[in-house]
Amino acid sequence: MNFPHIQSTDPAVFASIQNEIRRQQDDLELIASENYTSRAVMEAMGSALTNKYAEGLPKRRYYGGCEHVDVVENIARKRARQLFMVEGCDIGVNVQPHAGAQANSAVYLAALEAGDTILGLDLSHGGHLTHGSPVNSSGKLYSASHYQLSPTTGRIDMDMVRQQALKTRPKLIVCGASAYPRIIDFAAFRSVADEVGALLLADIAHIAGLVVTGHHPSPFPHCHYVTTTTHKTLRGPRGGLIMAQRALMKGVNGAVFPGTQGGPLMHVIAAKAVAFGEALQPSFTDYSAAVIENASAMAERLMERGMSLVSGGTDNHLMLIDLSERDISGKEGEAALGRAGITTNKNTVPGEKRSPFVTSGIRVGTPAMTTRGMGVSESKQVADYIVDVLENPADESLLARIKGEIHALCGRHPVYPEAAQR
Ligand code: DSN
Repeated sequence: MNFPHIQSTDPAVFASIQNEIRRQQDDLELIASENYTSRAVMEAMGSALTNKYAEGLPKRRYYGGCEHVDVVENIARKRARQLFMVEGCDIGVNVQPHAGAQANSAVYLAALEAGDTILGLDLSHGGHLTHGSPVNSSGKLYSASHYQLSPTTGRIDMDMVRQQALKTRPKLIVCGASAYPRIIDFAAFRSVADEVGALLLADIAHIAGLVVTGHHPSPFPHCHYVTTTTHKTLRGPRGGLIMAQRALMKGVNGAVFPGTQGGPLMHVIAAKAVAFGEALQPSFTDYSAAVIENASAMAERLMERGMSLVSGGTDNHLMLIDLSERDISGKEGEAALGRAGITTNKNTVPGEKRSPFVTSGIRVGTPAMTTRGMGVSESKQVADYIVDVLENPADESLLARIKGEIHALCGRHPVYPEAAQR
């Protein structure tokens, strides 16, 4: 990839960018929340739209000169609605949140008063910091309570959710997760929300790409609010997005700006528009199907080789390897896999006994490897590499051999072909 201007003006930053491109090409990316955008998405992100202030919404801005960014934001909004709308449910969208965390805090601001009670999935059971963790503003400004996964199935148990909701009487229930490998039953969550008089927010950051292609049930019409990031299974630029039942959109828009953000990142909104256009193509549906097929093949092979997975498998793009009965921790596993050219992240597992910095789990996902064209046979091969590494983390010659094989595999599946030719 060429960056002639940075190369001549800032060699230090240029070198780091080149090194990162090489890492993304040579190593195998299995972090479930990462993906590779198209060059078109990157071009939009690198465009002169970064120079523009455009606080407000199209046609209702606080700055002049917004006629072209208005067009871009309207394209993004229209395509997002096309992607997520379901029949009989009128939704509005706001494409301005800088990230998923900002999308969630804007919904909280729109829906809640400080001190109100929220109910979300426990962080160590696959939830997210912004679902009421005490170290996040969602846990500081609101009174947060949590439901957990069933200790017997490793899945969300709607009776447990209901019991917790009846006990804490939340004003808002959050469904959605950052490390949950199973289908989320939005209709069942709505029924609990209705029973306790709560609003329902689905944070579909991980599964958005699967939702828009019909590979995971839609949160609409069940949820009042839906937030997502745009860079995971949706394969767009790093960013956030809020959707809501039409009547709630005025509150959402005000909560984004001026409630929690200033000027929108118009270059990122342009990139979201491009990515949404790509996700509307039939080829994106094939991509989503392949993500799930690959995850399922990888999970099966891991279990055949004796690995324990939280909930006993996966329905979506990710799986959670449970190392709690093994000597190796998540931290050690992540490091050993890294030395073998496989990038993952350590993750807590339900009933976690180690600290959040050490953990007993490894989260693995297939969105990025699927984007580079790897299929079921590669997924099984990668599962074998993972088990070999986790069973022999101190065998540096084995790790070096696997790293060579991973680099060869990745060489056959270039991410950005012109970058690989360097
Ligand atoms: N950090 C993201 C993830 O890895 O799942 C969630 O925000």
